[in-house]
Amino acid sequence: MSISDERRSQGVDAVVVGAGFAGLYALHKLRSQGLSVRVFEAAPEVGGTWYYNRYPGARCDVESVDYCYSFSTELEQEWDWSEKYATQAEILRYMNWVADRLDLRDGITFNTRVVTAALDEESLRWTVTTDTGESVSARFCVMATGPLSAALTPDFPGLGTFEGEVYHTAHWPKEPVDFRGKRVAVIGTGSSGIQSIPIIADQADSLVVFQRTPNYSVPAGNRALTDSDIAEYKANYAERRRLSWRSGGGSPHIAHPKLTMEATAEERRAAFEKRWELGGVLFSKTFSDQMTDLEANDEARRFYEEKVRAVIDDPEVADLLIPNDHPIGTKRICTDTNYFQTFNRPHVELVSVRRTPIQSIDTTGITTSDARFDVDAIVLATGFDAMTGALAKIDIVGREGHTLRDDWVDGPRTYLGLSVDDFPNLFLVSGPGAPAVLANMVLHAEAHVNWIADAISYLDTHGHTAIEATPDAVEDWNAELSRRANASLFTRANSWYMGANVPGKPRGFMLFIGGFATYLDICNEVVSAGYKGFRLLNAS
Ligand code: N01
Repeated sequence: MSISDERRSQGVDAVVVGAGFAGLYALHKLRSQGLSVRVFEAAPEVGGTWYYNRYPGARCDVESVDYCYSFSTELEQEWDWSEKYATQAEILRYMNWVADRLDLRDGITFNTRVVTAALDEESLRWTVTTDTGESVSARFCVMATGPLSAALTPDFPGLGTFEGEVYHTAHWPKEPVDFRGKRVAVIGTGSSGIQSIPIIADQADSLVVFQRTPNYSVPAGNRALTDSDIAEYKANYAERRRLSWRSGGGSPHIAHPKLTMEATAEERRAAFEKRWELGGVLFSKTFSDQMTDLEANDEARRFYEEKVRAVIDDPEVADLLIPNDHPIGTKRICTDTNYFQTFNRPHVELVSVRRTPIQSIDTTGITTSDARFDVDAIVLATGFDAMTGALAKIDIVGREGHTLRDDWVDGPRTYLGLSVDDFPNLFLVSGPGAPAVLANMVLHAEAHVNWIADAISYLDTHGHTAIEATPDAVEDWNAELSRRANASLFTRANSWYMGANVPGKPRGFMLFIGGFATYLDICNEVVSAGYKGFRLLNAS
Protein backbone atom coordinates (compact mmCIF):
# COMPACT_ATOMS: atom_id res chain seq x y z
CA MET A 1 0.00 0.00 0.00
CA SER A 2 1.43 3.39 -0.84
CA ILE A 3 0.84 6.70 0.81
CA SER A 4 -2.05 8.77 -0.56
CA ASP A 5 -1.43 11.42 -3.20
CA GLU A 6 -3.06 13.94 -0.93
CA ARG A 7 -0.49 13.37 1.80
CA ARG A 8 2.35 13.42 -0.71
CA SER A 9 1.49 16.95 -1.81
CA GLN A 10 1.08 18.22 1.75
CA GLY A 11 4.61 17.53 2.82
CA VAL A 12 5.55 15.72 5.97
CA ASP A 13 7.15 16.29 9.31
CA ALA A 14 10.13 14.10 8.51
CA VAL A 15 11.80 12.46 5.55
CA VAL A 16 13.99 9.49 6.38
CA VAL A 17 16.52 8.36 3.80
CA GLY A 18 17.12 4.62 3.89
CA ALA A 19 15.15 1.61 5.15
CA GLY A 20 17.88 -0.32 6.90
CA PHE A 21 17.98 -0.89 10.64
CA ALA A 22 18.19 2.87 11.33
CA GLY A 23 15.52 3.95 8.85
CA LEU A 24 12.99 1.34 9.95
CA TYR A 25 13.36 2.31 13.57
CA ALA A 26 13.22 6.03 12.72
CA LEU A 27 9.93 5.47 10.90
CA HIS A 28 8.49 3.53 13.82
CA LYS A 29 9.74 5.90 16.51
CA LEU A 30 8.78 9.19 14.84
CA ARG A 31 5.38 7.83 13.85
CA SER A 32 4.75 6.76 17.42
CA GLN A 33 5.35 10.38 18.42
CA GLY A 34 2.58 11.41 16.05
CA LEU A 35 4.79 12.72 13.24
CA SER A 36 4.08 12.14 9.57
CA VAL A 37 7.07 10.38 8.00
CA ARG A 38 8.14 9.37 4.50
CA VAL A 39 10.99 6.92 4.05
CA PHE A 40 12.74 6.67 0.69
CA GLU A 41 14.70 3.55 -0.12
CA ALA A 42 16.68 2.94 -3.30
CA ALA A 43 16.31 -0.85 -3.07
CA PRO A 44 13.07 -2.70 -3.80
CA GLU A 45 12.92 -4.02 -0.23
CA VAL A 46 13.87 -3.13 3.32
CA GLY A 47 17.29 -4.09 4.67
CA GLY A 48 19.74 -1.40 3.64
CA THR A 49 23.23 -2.83 3.42
CA TRP A 50 21.82 -6.23 4.41
CA TYR A 51 19.68 -6.20 1.28
CA TYR A 52 22.66 -5.79 -1.02
CA ASN A 53 25.44 -7.73 0.75
CA ARG A 54 24.16 -11.20 -0.06
CA TYR A 55 27.52 -12.64 -1.13
CA PRO A 56 28.32 -16.26 -0.27
CA GLY A 57 29.04 -16.57 3.44
CA ALA A 58 27.72 -13.11 4.39
CA ARG A 59 27.06 -13.00 8.11
CA CYS A 60 27.18 -10.45 10.84
CA ASP A 61 30.21 -10.48 13.13
CA VAL A 62 28.12 -9.36 16.12
CA GLU A 63 26.16 -12.14 17.81
CA SER A 64 22.61 -12.39 16.47
CA VAL A 65 21.00 -12.04 19.90
CA ASP A 66 22.73 -8.66 20.26
CA TYR A 67 22.44 -7.50 16.66
CA CYS A 68 18.69 -6.89 16.73
CA TYR A 69 16.31 -4.29 18.09
CA SER A 70 16.23 -3.79 21.84
CA PHE A 71 13.41 -1.24 22.04
CA SER A 72 10.62 -3.82 22.12
CA THR A 73 10.45 -6.78 24.48
CA GLU A 74 7.85 -8.30 22.15
CA LEU A 75 10.27 -8.26 19.23
CA GLU A 76 12.99 -9.75 21.42
CA GLN A 77 10.75 -12.52 22.71
CA GLU A 78 8.93 -13.37 19.48
CA TRP A 79 11.94 -13.86 17.20
CA ASP A 80 14.17 -16.95 17.45
CA TRP A 81 17.71 -16.66 16.09
CA SER A 82 18.97 -19.92 14.65
CA GLU A 83 22.74 -19.38 14.85
CA LYS A 84 25.25 -17.55 17.00
CA TYR A 85 26.14 -15.36 14.01
CA ALA A 86 23.17 -14.82 11.72
CA THR A 87 23.47 -15.15 7.97
CA GLN A 88 22.57 -12.19 5.78
CA ALA A 89 19.43 -14.11 4.73
CA GLU A 90 18.28 -14.53 8.33
CA ILE A 91 18.96 -10.88 9.17
CA LEU A 92 16.97 -9.84 6.11
CA ARG A 93 14.11 -12.14 7.15
CA TYR A 94 14.18 -10.52 10.59
CA MET A 95 14.04 -7.01 9.13
CA ASN A 96 11.14 -7.93 6.88
CA TRP A 97 9.36 -9.50 9.85
CA VAL A 98 9.87 -6.32 11.89
CA ALA A 99 8.58 -4.19 9.00
CA ASP A 100 5.39 -6.29 8.92
CA ARG A 101 5.05 -6.64 12.67
CA LEU A 102 5.21 -2.85 13.13
CA ASP A 103 3.21 -2.02 9.97
CA LEU A 104 6.00 0.00 8.48
CA ARG A 105 5.73 -0.77 4.78
CA ASP A 106 3.11 1.86 3.94
CA GLY A 107 5.54 4.56 5.07
CA ILE A 108 8.31 3.47 2.71
CA THR A 109 8.68 4.36 -0.95
CA PHE A 110 10.92 1.71 -2.52
CA ASN A 111 12.97 1.80 -5.72
CA THR A 112 13.46 5.51 -5.12
CA ARG A 113 16.75 7.25 -4.52
CA VAL A 114 16.94 10.65 -2.86
CA VAL A 115 19.04 12.94 -5.05
CA THR A 116 18.78 16.33 -3.35
CA ALA A 117 17.83 17.81 0.00
CA ALA A 118 17.78 21.60 0.06
CA LEU A 119 17.11 23.96 2.95
CA ASP A 120 14.80 26.95 2.74
CA GLU A 121 16.44 29.35 5.17
CA GLU A 122 13.27 31.30 5.86
CA SER A 123 10.90 28.47 6.66
CA LEU A 124 13.73 26.22 7.86
CA ARG A 125 12.12 23.41 5.90
CA TRP A 126 13.82 20.92 3.60
CA THR A 127 12.80 20.07 0.07
CA VAL A 128 13.75 16.52 -0.80
CA THR A 129 13.73 15.33 -4.39
CA THR A 130 14.07 11.82 -5.76
CA ASP A 131 15.19 10.13 -8.96
CA THR A 132 11.56 9.30 -9.70
CA GLY A 133 10.69 12.99 -9.84
CA GLU A 134 9.03 13.36 -6.44
CA SER A 135 9.55 16.47 -4.39
CA VAL A 136 8.60 16.47 -0.72
CA SER A 137 8.75 19.26 1.81
CA ALA A 138 9.81 18.19 5.30
CA ARG A 139 10.69 19.89 8.52
CA PHE A 140 13.25 17.24 9.45
CA CYS A 141 15.62 15.17 7.35
CA VAL A 142 16.96 12.00 8.91
CA MET A 143 19.84 10.55 6.94
CA ALA A 144 19.72 6.84 7.73
CA THR A 145 21.98 6.19 4.77
CA GLY A 146 24.42 3.81 6.48
CA PRO A 147 28.16 4.08 6.99
CA LEU A 148 28.90 1.01 4.86
CA SER A 149 26.51 1.32 1.95
CA ALA A 150 28.41 3.02 -0.88
CA ALA A 151 30.29 0.19 -2.58
CA LEU A 152 33.82 0.93 -3.78
CA THR A 153 34.98 -0.35 -7.14
CA PRO A 154 38.63 0.49 -7.77
CA ASP A 155 39.53 1.82 -11.16
CA PHE A 156 41.38 -1.27 -12.47
CA PRO A 157 42.41 -0.50 -16.04
CA GLY A 158 40.29 -2.56 -18.41
CA LEU A 159 37.81 -3.91 -15.84
CA GLY A 160 34.94 -2.79 -18.09
CA THR A 161 36.26 -4.91 -20.98
CA PHE A 162 36.19 -8.20 -19.05
CA GLU A 163 33.79 -10.56 -20.82
CA GLY A 164 33.27 -12.97 -17.93
CA GLU A 165 31.11 -12.42 -14.87
CA VAL A 166 31.89 -9.53 -12.50
CA TYR A 167 30.39 -9.31 -9.01
CA HIS A 168 30.81 -6.88 -6.15
CA THR A 169 30.20 -8.36 -2.71
CA ALA A 170 28.20 -5.27 -1.73
CA HIS A 171 25.93 -5.56 -4.79
CA TRP A 172 25.48 -9.30 -5.02
CA PRO A 173 22.67 -10.44 -7.34
CA LYS A 174 19.50 -11.87 -5.87
CA GLU A 175 19.64 -14.87 -8.17
CA PRO A 176 22.01 -17.61 -6.99
CA VAL A 177 25.52 -17.44 -8.46
CA ASP A 178 27.03 -20.79 -9.35
CA PHE A 179 30.82 -20.94 -9.54
CA ARG A 180 30.97 -24.68 -10.23
CA GLY A 181 33.33 -25.50 -13.10
CA LYS A 182 34.67 -21.95 -13.16
CA ARG A 183 38.01 -20.22 -12.64
CA VAL A 184 37.35 -17.43 -10.19
CA ALA A 185 39.36 -14.42 -8.99
CA VAL A 186 38.58 -12.61 -5.73
CA ILE A 187 40.12 -9.17 -5.25
CA GLY A 188 40.14 -7.94 -1.66
CA THR A 189 40.65 -9.62 1.70
CA GLY A 190 38.55 -7.58 4.14
CA SER A 191 35.59 -9.05 6.04
CA SER A 192 33.60 -9.64 2.84
CA GLY A 193 36.46 -11.38 1.03
CA ILE A 194 37.43 -13.43 4.05
CA GLN A 195 33.86 -14.67 4.53
CA SER A 196 33.24 -15.47 0.86
CA ILE A 197 36.61 -16.98 -0.15
CA PRO A 198 36.20 -20.37 1.63
CA ILE A 199 32.74 -20.85 0.12
CA ILE A 200 33.73 -19.77 -3.37
CA ALA A 201 36.70 -22.15 -3.06
CA ASP A 202 34.29 -24.99 -2.30
CA GLN A 203 32.51 -24.38 -5.61
CA ALA A 204 35.10 -23.14 -8.06
CA ASP A 205 37.47 -25.22 -10.21
CA SER A 206 40.22 -22.80 -9.30
CA LEU A 207 40.42 -19.68 -7.18
CA VAL A 208 43.03 -16.96 -7.17
CA VAL A 209 42.89 -14.43 -4.34
CA PHE A 210 44.43 -11.01 -4.88
CA GLN A 211 45.45 -9.60 -1.53
CA ARG A 212 46.73 -6.07 -0.99
CA THR A 213 46.90 -5.90 2.80
CA PRO A 214 46.75 -9.06 4.89
CA ASN A 215 44.08 -8.86 7.55
CA TYR A 216 43.68 -10.19 11.04
CA SER A 217 40.90 -12.75 11.15
CA VAL A 218 39.69 -14.77 14.12
CA PRO A 219 37.61 -17.94 13.77
CA ALA A 220 33.95 -17.13 14.33
CA GLY A 221 33.16 -20.20 16.40
CA ASN A 222 29.73 -20.08 14.83
CA ARG A 223 27.20 -22.70 15.87
CA ALA A 224 23.49 -23.44 15.79
CA LEU A 225 21.57 -22.13 18.80
CA THR A 226 19.72 -24.87 20.64
CA ASP A 227 16.28 -24.53 22.19
CA SER A 228 17.92 -24.16 25.58
CA ASP A 229 20.28 -21.42 24.26
CA ILE A 230 17.24 -19.54 22.98
CA ALA A 231 15.31 -20.00 26.23
CA GLU A 232 18.33 -18.81 28.19
CA TYR A 233 19.02 -15.69 26.19
CA LYS A 234 15.35 -14.75 26.21
CA ALA A 235 15.15 -15.20 29.96
CA ASN A 236 18.22 -13.00 30.42
CA TYR A 237 17.63 -10.42 27.70
CA ALA A 238 17.10 -7.49 30.06
CA GLU A 239 20.45 -8.01 31.77
CA ARG A 240 22.21 -8.67 28.44
CA ARG A 241 20.90 -5.38 27.08
CA ARG A 242 21.73 -3.51 30.28
CA LEU A 243 25.34 -4.63 29.92
CA SER A 244 25.34 -3.77 26.22
CA TRP A 245 24.11 -0.23 26.77
CA ARG A 246 26.87 0.35 29.34
CA SER A 247 29.60 -1.32 27.26
CA GLY A 248 32.35 -0.02 25.02
CA GLY A 249 30.93 -1.60 21.87
CA GLY A 250 27.23 -2.23 22.34
CA SER A 251 27.43 -5.91 23.19
CA PRO A 252 27.75 -7.55 26.59
CA HIS A 253 31.50 -8.06 26.55
CA ILE A 254 33.57 -7.58 29.66
CA ALA A 255 37.33 -7.22 29.26
CA HIS A 256 39.78 -9.02 31.56
CA PRO A 257 39.96 -7.10 34.85
CA LYS A 258 43.74 -6.55 34.60
CA LEU A 259 45.75 -4.62 32.06
CA THR A 260 47.66 -6.87 29.67
CA MET A 261 51.09 -6.50 31.22
CA GLU A 262 49.74 -6.55 34.77
CA ALA A 263 48.52 -10.08 34.17
CA THR A 264 51.00 -12.93 34.55
CA ALA A 265 52.08 -14.71 31.36
CA GLU A 266 49.79 -17.62 32.30
CA GLU A 267 46.82 -15.33 32.97
CA ARG A 268 47.41 -13.55 29.67
CA ARG A 269 47.57 -16.74 27.71
CA ALA A 270 44.48 -18.13 29.41
CA ALA A 271 42.56 -14.92 28.68
CA PHE A 272 43.57 -14.87 25.00
CA GLU A 273 42.82 -18.57 24.71
CA LYS A 274 39.36 -18.14 26.24
CA ARG A 275 38.53 -15.21 23.99
CA TRP A 276 39.87 -17.08 20.96
CA GLU A 277 37.63 -20.04 21.76
CA LEU A 278 34.61 -17.72 22.11
CA GLY A 279 35.54 -16.49 18.63
CA GLY A 280 35.23 -13.34 16.63
CA VAL A 281 36.03 -9.68 16.57
CA LEU A 282 36.03 -9.14 20.35
CA PHE A 283 39.48 -10.74 20.49
CA SER A 284 40.76 -7.16 20.13
CA LYS A 285 39.10 -6.32 23.45
CA THR A 286 40.41 -9.25 25.51
CA PHE A 287 42.25 -6.70 27.63
CA SER A 288 41.06 -3.12 27.89
CA ASP A 289 44.43 -1.61 26.91
CA GLN A 290 45.01 -3.55 23.70
CA MET A 291 44.14 -0.60 21.48
CA THR A 292 46.15 1.99 23.39
CA ASP A 293 49.35 0.23 24.49
CA LEU A 294 51.63 -1.15 21.79
CA GLU A 295 53.29 -3.62 24.13
CA ALA A 296 49.88 -4.97 25.10
CA ASN A 297 48.84 -5.10 21.48
CA ASP A 298 52.02 -7.00 20.59
CA GLU A 299 51.16 -9.67 23.12
CA ALA A 300 47.79 -10.17 21.43
CA ARG A 301 49.40 -10.07 18.00
CA ARG A 302 51.97 -12.74 18.92
CA PHE A 303 49.26 -15.04 20.26
CA TYR A 304 47.30 -14.45 17.08
CA GLU A 305 50.25 -15.22 14.84
CA GLU A 306 50.95 -18.50 16.62
CA LYS A 307 47.32 -19.59 16.15
CA VAL A 308 47.19 -18.69 12.49
CA ARG A 309 50.57 -20.14 11.56
CA ALA A 310 49.47 -23.43 13.08
CA VAL A 311 46.72 -23.89 10.47
CA ILE A 312 48.59 -22.84 7.32
CA ASP A 313 50.67 -25.58 5.68
CA ASP A 314 53.10 -23.46 3.64
CA PRO A 315 55.22 -21.07 5.76
CA GLU A 316 55.69 -18.72 2.80
CA VAL A 317 51.93 -18.47 2.34
CA ALA A 318 51.63 -17.87 6.08
CA ASP A 319 54.17 -15.03 5.82
CA LEU A 320 51.95 -13.42 3.20
CA LEU A 321 48.72 -13.91 5.16
CA ILE A 322 49.90 -12.59 8.52
CA PRO A 323 49.80 -8.80 8.83
CA ASN A 324 52.99 -7.04 9.82
CA ASP A 325 52.15 -3.44 8.99
CA HIS A 326 49.50 -2.54 11.56
CA PRO A 327 48.68 -3.42 15.17
CA ILE A 328 45.96 -6.02 15.66
CA GLY A 329 42.49 -4.46 15.86
CA THR A 330 43.39 -1.15 14.23
CA LYS A 331 41.46 -2.36 11.20
CA ARG A 332 38.28 -4.20 12.05
CA ILE A 333 39.23 -7.77 12.87
CA CYS A 334 37.53 -10.16 10.48
CA THR A 335 35.56 -13.18 11.60
CA ASP A 336 35.93 -16.32 9.53
CA THR A 337 35.21 -19.98 9.10
CA ASN A 338 38.19 -21.85 7.63
CA TYR A 339 39.65 -18.82 5.86
CA PHE A 340 43.33 -19.60 6.37
CA GLN A 341 42.81 -23.33 5.83
CA THR A 342 41.42 -22.51 2.37
CA PHE A 343 44.93 -21.58 1.24
CA ASN A 344 46.08 -25.17 1.94
CA ARG A 345 43.84 -26.38 -0.86
CA PRO A 346 45.61 -27.22 -4.14
CA HIS A 347 43.25 -25.24 -6.37
CA VAL A 348 43.57 -22.01 -4.35
CA GLU A 349 46.36 -19.51 -5.02
CA LEU A 350 47.28 -16.34 -3.13
CA VAL A 351 48.74 -13.38 -5.01
CA SER A 352 50.13 -10.40 -3.13
CA VAL A 353 49.33 -7.32 -5.18
CA ARG A 354 51.72 -5.42 -2.94
CA ARG A 355 54.53 -7.47 -4.45
CA THR A 356 53.06 -7.86 -7.91
CA PRO A 357 50.40 -5.20 -8.56
CA ILE A 358 47.43 -5.74 -10.86
CA GLN A 359 48.38 -3.95 -14.06
CA SER A 360 45.32 -4.54 -16.17
CA ILE A 361 42.21 -6.55 -16.77
CA ASP A 362 41.21 -7.54 -20.28
CA THR A 363 38.50 -9.62 -21.92
CA THR A 364 39.65 -12.90 -20.38
CA GLY A 365 41.61 -12.20 -17.25
CA ILE A 366 43.94 -10.30 -14.99
CA THR A 367 47.56 -9.38 -15.58
CA THR A 368 49.88 -8.55 -12.70
CA SER A 369 53.43 -7.27 -12.94
CA ASP A 370 54.73 -10.84 -13.24
CA ALA A 371 51.90 -13.18 -14.20
CA ARG A 372 48.71 -13.71 -16.14
CA PHE A 373 45.50 -15.22 -14.75
CA ASP A 374 42.75 -16.31 -17.13
CA VAL A 375 39.47 -16.41 -15.22
CA ASP A 376 35.75 -16.84 -15.86
CA ALA A 377 34.55 -14.63 -12.99
CA ILE A 378 35.91 -11.75 -10.93
CA VAL A 379 34.59 -11.02 -7.45
CA LEU A 380 35.35 -7.54 -6.18
CA ALA A 381 35.45 -7.69 -2.39
CA THR A 382 36.86 -4.19 -2.38
CA GLY A 383 34.75 -2.56 0.32
CA PHE A 384 33.09 0.78 0.68
CA ASP A 385 33.55 4.51 0.57
CA ALA A 386 32.75 4.29 4.27
CA MET A 387 31.08 6.82 6.55
CA THR A 388 30.75 9.63 4.00
CA GLY A 389 30.19 7.87 0.66
CA ALA A 390 26.42 7.50 0.79
CA LEU A 391 25.90 11.08 2.01
CA ALA A 392 28.21 12.45 -0.68
CA LYS A 393 25.99 10.94 -3.38
CA ILE A 394 23.14 13.26 -2.35
CA ASP A 395 23.20 16.99 -3.05
CA ILE A 396 22.57 18.21 0.50
CA VAL A 397 22.34 21.99 0.38
CA GLY A 398 22.27 23.95 3.61
CA ARG A 399 22.65 27.63 4.46
CA GLU A 400 23.85 30.03 1.76
CA GLY A 401 23.95 27.22 -0.79
CA HIS A 402 26.67 25.30 1.05
CA THR A 403 26.70 21.63 0.17
CA LEU A 404 27.63 19.03 2.73
CA ARG A 405 29.94 17.49 0.14
CA ASP A 406 31.90 20.73 -0.24
CA ASP A 407 31.92 21.44 3.48
CA TRP A 408 33.50 18.03 4.01
CA VAL A 409 36.09 18.31 1.27
CA ASP A 410 38.87 18.17 3.88
CA GLY A 411 37.10 15.46 5.86
CA PRO A 412 33.78 15.15 7.67
CA ARG A 413 32.97 17.59 10.50
CA THR A 414 30.01 16.94 12.74
CA TYR A 415 28.78 17.54 16.25
CA LEU A 416 28.38 14.17 17.98
CA GLY A 417 28.11 12.47 14.57
CA LEU A 418 24.49 13.63 14.61
CA SER A 419 24.42 17.16 13.31
CA VAL A 420 26.33 19.68 11.21
CA ASP A 421 26.47 23.49 11.41
CA ASP A 422 24.66 25.19 8.52
CA PHE A 423 22.31 22.20 8.20
CA PRO A 424 19.52 22.82 10.76
CA ASN A 425 17.09 19.94 11.34
CA LEU A 426 19.23 17.61 9.26
CA PHE A 427 20.19 14.62 11.39
CA LEU A 428 22.75 11.97 10.61
CA VAL A 429 22.23 8.48 12.01
CA SER A 430 25.55 6.82 12.83
CA GLY A 431 27.38 9.57 11.01
CA PRO A 432 31.10 10.30 11.09
CA GLY A 433 32.08 11.51 14.53
CA ALA A 434 29.95 8.95 16.37
CA PRO A 435 31.23 5.53 17.51
CA ALA A 436 29.08 4.13 14.65
CA VAL A 437 30.76 1.02 13.23
CA LEU A 438 32.88 0.61 16.35
CA ALA A 439 29.68 -0.31 18.17
CA ASN A 440 26.78 -2.68 17.61
CA MET A 441 25.09 -0.80 14.79
CA VAL A 442 21.54 -1.75 15.77
CA LEU A 443 21.78 -0.33 19.28
CA HIS A 444 23.73 2.61 17.92
CA ALA A 445 20.94 3.37 15.45
CA GLU A 446 18.37 3.12 18.24
CA ALA A 447 20.38 5.49 20.41
CA HIS A 448 20.65 8.06 17.63
CA VAL A 449 17.02 7.83 16.61
CA ASN A 450 15.94 8.16 20.25
CA TRP A 451 18.13 11.23 20.63
CA ILE A 452 16.68 12.75 17.45
CA ALA A 453 13.10 11.95 18.48
CA ASP A 454 13.67 13.54 21.90
CA ALA A 455 15.18 16.63 20.28
CA ILE A 456 12.12 16.97 18.06
CA SER A 457 9.84 16.68 21.10
CA TYR A 458 11.89 19.30 22.88
CA LEU A 459 11.60 21.70 19.95
CA ASP A 460 7.84 21.22 19.85
CA THR A 461 7.37 21.54 23.58
CA HIS A 462 9.40 24.74 23.68
CA GLY A 463 7.96 26.27 20.54
CA HIS A 464 11.12 26.15 18.41
CA THR A 465 11.26 25.35 14.72
CA ALA A 466 14.74 23.93 14.38
CA ILE A 467 17.95 22.79 16.03
CA GLU A 468 21.39 23.44 14.56
CA ALA A 469 24.90 22.64 15.78
CA THR A 470 27.10 25.68 16.33
CA PRO A 471 30.40 25.94 14.43
CA ASP A 472 32.28 26.00 17.76
CA ALA A 473 30.64 22.78 18.91
CA VAL A 474 31.57 21.12 15.62
CA GLU A 475 35.19 22.33 15.88
CA ASP A 476 35.49 21.20 19.48
CA TRP A 477 33.97 17.81 18.75
CA ASN A 478 36.33 17.22 15.83
CA ALA A 479 39.28 18.18 18.03
CA GLU A 480 38.04 15.76 20.68
CA LEU A 481 37.80 12.96 18.11
CA SER A 482 41.38 13.58 16.96
CA ARG A 483 42.69 13.86 20.50
CA ARG A 484 41.19 10.51 21.40
CA ALA A 485 42.23 8.82 18.14
CA ASN A 486 45.81 10.08 18.42
CA ALA A 487 46.07 8.64 21.93
CA SER A 488 45.20 5.20 20.51
CA LEU A 489 46.86 2.84 18.06
CA PHE A 490 44.02 3.22 15.53
CA THR A 491 45.76 5.86 13.46
CA ARG A 492 48.60 3.43 12.69
CA ALA A 493 46.59 1.53 10.10
CA ASN A 494 45.61 2.47 6.57
CA SER A 495 42.03 1.60 7.32
CA TRP A 496 38.67 2.66 5.96
CA TYR A 497 38.16 4.22 9.42
CA MET A 498 40.85 6.66 8.25
CA GLY A 499 39.49 7.06 4.73
CA ALA A 500 42.72 5.43 3.53
CA ASN A 501 41.05 2.91 1.20
CA VAL A 502 39.60 5.51 -1.18
CA PRO A 503 42.10 7.22 -3.49
CA GLY A 504 42.06 10.98 -2.87
CA LYS A 505 39.88 10.82 0.26
CA PRO A 506 41.20 13.06 3.06
CA ARG A 507 42.99 11.13 5.82
CA GLY A 508 41.58 11.41 9.31
CA PHE A 509 40.07 9.10 11.88
CA MET A 510 36.31 9.41 11.36
CA LEU A 511 34.95 7.79 14.52
CA PHE A 512 34.61 8.45 18.24
CA ILE A 513 36.76 5.81 19.93
CA GLY A 514 35.91 6.65 23.53
CA GLY A 515 33.38 3.81 23.74
CA PHE A 516 29.65 3.46 23.26
CA ALA A 517 28.56 4.09 26.87
CA THR A 518 30.88 7.09 27.26
CA TYR A 519 29.53 8.53 24.04
CA LEU A 520 25.92 8.04 25.16
CA ASP A 521 26.76 9.80 28.43
CA ILE A 522 28.12 12.75 26.45
CA CYS A 523 24.97 12.90 24.30
CA ASN A 524 22.82 12.84 27.44
CA GLU A 525 24.90 15.58 29.08
CA VAL A 526 24.40 17.75 26.00
CA VAL A 527 20.63 17.36 26.41
CA SER A 528 20.68 17.92 30.17
CA ALA A 529 22.56 21.15 29.61
CA GLY A 530 19.73 22.44 27.39
CA TYR A 531 21.19 21.15 24.10
CA LYS A 532 24.65 22.51 24.74
CA GLY A 533 26.44 23.27 21.48
CA PHE A 534 23.19 23.69 19.55
CA ARG A 535 21.18 26.75 18.58
CA LEU A 536 17.42 26.47 18.89
CA LEU A 537 15.81 28.45 16.10
CA ASN A 538 12.47 29.88 15.11
CA ALA A 539 11.44 30.31 11.49
CA SER A 540 11.15 33.91 10.37
O1 N01 B 1 35.76 -4.03 2.83
P1 N01 B 1 37.25 -3.71 3.34
P2 N01 B 1 34.81 -5.22 3.29
N1 N01 B 1 43.53 -3.23 -5.23
O2 N01 B 1 37.49 -2.28 2.99
C1 N01 B 1 41.06 -4.38 -0.95
C2 N01 B 1 31.83 -4.57 7.56
N2 N01 B 1 31.54 -5.94 7.21
O3 N01 B 1 33.59 -5.16 2.44
O4 N01 B 1 43.23 -3.39 2.93
C3 N01 B 1 43.59 -4.31 -4.45
O5 N01 B 1 37.47 -4.14 4.71
C4 N01 B 1 41.44 -3.84 0.39
O6 N01 B 1 42.84 -3.76 0.51
P3 N01 B 1 43.49 -2.74 1.61
C5 N01 B 1 33.03 -4.56 8.50
O7 N01 B 1 32.93 -3.45 9.36
C6 N01 B 1 31.18 -6.75 8.21
O8 N01 B 1 35.51 -6.50 3.32
O9 N01 B 1 42.75 -1.44 1.45
N3 N01 B 1 42.87 -4.49 -3.35
C7 N01 B 1 40.77 -4.86 1.30
O10 N01 B 1 41.52 -6.04 1.36
C8 N01 B 1 34.16 -4.40 7.51
O11 N01 B 1 35.34 -3.89 8.07
C9 N01 B 1 30.96 -8.05 7.94
O12 N01 B 1 44.90 -2.67 1.23
C10 N01 B 1 42.02 -3.51 -3.02
C11 N01 B 1 39.48 -5.14 0.54
O13 N01 B 1 39.69 -4.77 -0.81
C12 N01 B 1 33.53 -3.46 6.50
O14 N01 B 1 32.20 -3.89 6.39
C13 N01 B 1 31.09 -8.57 6.67
C14 N01 B 1 41.89 -2.34 -3.78
C15 N01 B 1 38.34 -4.31 1.08
O15 N01 B 1 38.13 -4.63 2.42
C16 N01 B 1 34.16 -3.49 5.14
O16 N01 B 1 34.42 -4.83 4.76
C17 N01 B 1 31.46 -7.72 5.66
C18 N01 B 1 42.70 -2.22 -4.93
N4 N01 B 1 42.66 -1.13 -5.70
C19 N01 B 1 31.68 -6.40 5.94
N5 N01 B 1 40.97 -1.54 -3.21
C20 N01 B 1 30.61 -8.89 9.06
O17 N01 B 1 29.82 -8.51 9.90
C21 N01 B 1 40.55 -2.20 -2.11
N6 N01 B 1 41.17 -3.38 -2.00
C22 N01 B 1 31.32 -10.16 9.22
